[in-house]
Amino acid sequence: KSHKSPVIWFTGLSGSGKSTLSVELEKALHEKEIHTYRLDGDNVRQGLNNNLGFSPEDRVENIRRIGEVAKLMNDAGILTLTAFISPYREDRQKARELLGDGEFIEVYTKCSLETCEERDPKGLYEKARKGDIKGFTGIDAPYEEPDAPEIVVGTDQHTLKDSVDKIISYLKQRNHI
Ligand code: GGZ
Repeated sequence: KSHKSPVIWFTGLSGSGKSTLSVELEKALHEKEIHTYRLDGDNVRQGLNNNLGFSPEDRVENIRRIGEVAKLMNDAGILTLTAFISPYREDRQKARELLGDGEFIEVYTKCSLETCEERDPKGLYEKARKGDIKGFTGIDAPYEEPDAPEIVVGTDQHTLKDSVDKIISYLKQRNHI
């Protein structure tokens, strides 16, 4: 291996497949006996960040802390996966700079808002449309698409397996795994 274990940073709308894909990718990495850790809403927003909501300021702070934790994991030599909307380009850029060259792999789970809304696994889009949730990403809060992500996976156009394979190929090509 020529690189340290990187941070694989998923970004995309709610329902775009970040969590699903990161879980599947982690399984594939475990089969290769690669030690990983996954950061997501369940283990971060419930704990470390349980004082944060979804205002713009709180999202900035959410992503800042996640970047710092990912950095610690990265220092510990663990391949780290993060699955957060991370809607602001500037905040993802800061995480990228914190991690350093080649250590930050941005994966954009690209999916139309329409499809995300159709999926609506938690019924949150419906609530947002009704106005029961204010400031929902894609409805009345912004999502800033990445300009130059390392990987784009069109989750409404490819199977889960193809998306996992695409990321695994990238990691192999760059000698991360
Ligand atoms: C967006 C929200 C909101 C609002 C609650 N906007 O589909 P989910 O449920 O599981 O994913 C969403 C998750 C987003 O948390 P993140 O920490 O990834 O967001 S950010 O990176 O912007 O800080 C959704 C749920 O939390 N959720 N309210 N208003 N998503």
